[in-house]
Amino acid sequence: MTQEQINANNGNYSAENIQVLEGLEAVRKRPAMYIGDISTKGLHHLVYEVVDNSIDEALAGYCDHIEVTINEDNSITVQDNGRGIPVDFHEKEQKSALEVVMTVLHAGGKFDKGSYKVSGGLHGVGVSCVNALSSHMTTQVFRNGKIYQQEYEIGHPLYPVKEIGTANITGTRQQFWPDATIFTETVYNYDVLATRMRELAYLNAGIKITLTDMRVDAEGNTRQEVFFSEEGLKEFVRYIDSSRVHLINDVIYINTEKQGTPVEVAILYNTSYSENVHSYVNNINTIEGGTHLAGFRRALTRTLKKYAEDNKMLEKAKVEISGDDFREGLTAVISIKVAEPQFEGQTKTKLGNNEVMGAVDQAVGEALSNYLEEHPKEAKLIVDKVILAAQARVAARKARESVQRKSPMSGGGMPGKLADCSSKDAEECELFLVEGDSAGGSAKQGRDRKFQAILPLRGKILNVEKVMWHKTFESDEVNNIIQALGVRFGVDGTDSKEANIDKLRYKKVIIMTDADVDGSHIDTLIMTFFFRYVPQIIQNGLLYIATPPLYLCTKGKVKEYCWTEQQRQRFIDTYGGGSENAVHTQRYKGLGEMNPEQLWETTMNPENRMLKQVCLENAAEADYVFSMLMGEDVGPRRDFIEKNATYANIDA
Ligand code: 0RA
Repeated sequence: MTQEQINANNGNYSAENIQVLEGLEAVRKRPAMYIGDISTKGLHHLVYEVVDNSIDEALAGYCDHIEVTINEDNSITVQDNGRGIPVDFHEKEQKSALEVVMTVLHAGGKFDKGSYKVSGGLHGVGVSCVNALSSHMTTQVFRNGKIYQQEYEIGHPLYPVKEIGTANITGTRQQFWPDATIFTETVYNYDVLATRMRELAYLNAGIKITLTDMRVDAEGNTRQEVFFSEEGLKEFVRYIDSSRVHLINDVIYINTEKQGTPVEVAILYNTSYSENVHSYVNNINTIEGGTHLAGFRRALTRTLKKYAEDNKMLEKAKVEISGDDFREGLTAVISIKVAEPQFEGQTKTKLGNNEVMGAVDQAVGEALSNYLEEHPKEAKLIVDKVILAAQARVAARKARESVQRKSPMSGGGMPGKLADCSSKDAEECELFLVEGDSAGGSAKQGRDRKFQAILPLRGKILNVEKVMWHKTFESDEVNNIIQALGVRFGVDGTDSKEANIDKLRYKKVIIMTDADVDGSHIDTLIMTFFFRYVPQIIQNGLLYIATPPLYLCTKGKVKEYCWTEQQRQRFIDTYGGGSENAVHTQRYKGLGEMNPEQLWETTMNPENRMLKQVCLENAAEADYVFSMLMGEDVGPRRDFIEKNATYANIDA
């Protein structure tokens, strides 16, 4: 807001108003501080922010349907059937309550009557931030038999709230157009929104969320899905584990309130070897865990141990059972609601509230011991699996120790195949995991040896999804990766499965494979390894995929690398007058076809290369997808591939 604009309003703006506008200016000046970032992630967070307000209204008991629409022009409409944002006029502020909600930072809780605000996006910034970051926003409130409306541009109201008609429904309808001068990406991804809406539906049983995509696809179709869960987390764990084989048929389910904290937990045991516990606070995925997760683990360990001891089931096992053993093959979701959550940790996704630990511990302990007492057959299956896990863990330690003893890598040495970089400053160092020895050779010659290290991998690495924990440490290729990275397991003297990355030697890990089906498979195998064994590397944004070009187009002296068919077409149009035959196209089938200089120029040089960062937007969905793609059950995998097969290039 400039002085001129204030003057143009004939001094009608009080000091308070100006402060308000400054608040929204701050959002536009540093959008990343409010919504995380200004790329596709931030773009989607705008939707979550608006939906969260409707979820709050639903949790307060006044709304059971939320409709989210991606419009043809990539604007978003969110409509709920709640009470409608209040529109009463505030004499003091000379404006409607609705306008305050839409234009004042953190105004969301102002009208709360007793009920605490439990939802709220990761950044919990409120709808006014969305407004500030939208070139246009239209709000309609259906209330008192009337329709009220106000519109805004980059957060500034275009007119006072006005009545525009009558209504026989109640609710709130928000439509916004993300500001293209703020966001680097303005095209919405249906699947990203669908994943979050599905998650929200599971986390909030009884709320129907309809997602509609009005943009027509190549076949002229629009899309719509309805997400609704009657049984909440009970159904969520079944969904996550739908490709895994259940060890017991029941979902152990807890939905209660302890010491004023609503606690909902669902537990499922499968025959896999990984632990998949997803925790949420106020619908936010706490990927760094915290006190609620600690309470859950404590209760699980104590209760199972006591049951096994009381029933004399551990005597014949002859191994010491550790906490990890109780969680092998466990899939669980914990969702709690906390009035004043304290989020800590690197990504502010670790719950710090101490009072929560006891509440979750007590709720889980009681329910689990009841279940075990009432289901001796299932209890025995679980305890037997725990004992097996303990035995495997001891075997894993022995395998690790023997590898460290007999291999030349001991004493901090590095794998023989690693061409290390000269810098020892991890901040600037990059490790390329390269498919095949021949591409590895080119990469070694083409790289900048100061900060780029090369580790060639022999073809397909082990599919860790299918083997027991300790088998992974018997794989040479995997051990090479672990050693090169400086990642350590079991450093605290226990056999903890948690990787320690304190001594990580590179701050970028770059997977470089051929741009073909086998290359993608290798990418997936390596990502699976990181996701299951060293998820911190993904969570911290350190894992990348290199993208070699698909073509080199040449016309006389003009040369251009192309990454897409469209780029190639553009080259043909520009330099070949639209005639395919007038230009020369070299199609790269693999990294090996590029000489070291070309590989450097196109794929490794930080100046020109394009890296895809592997990110973990939704851990529960990633769990589901990895177990489906890499696990035993073929059926769902085929469905998934058929649905996502548009990426396959037939002529390859
Ligand atoms: C505060 C009070 C009341 C409703 C809301 C907020 C409300 C906010 C949003 C945001 C999106 N949808 C919403 N629905 C409702 C109601 C107060 C009353 O009627 O007494």
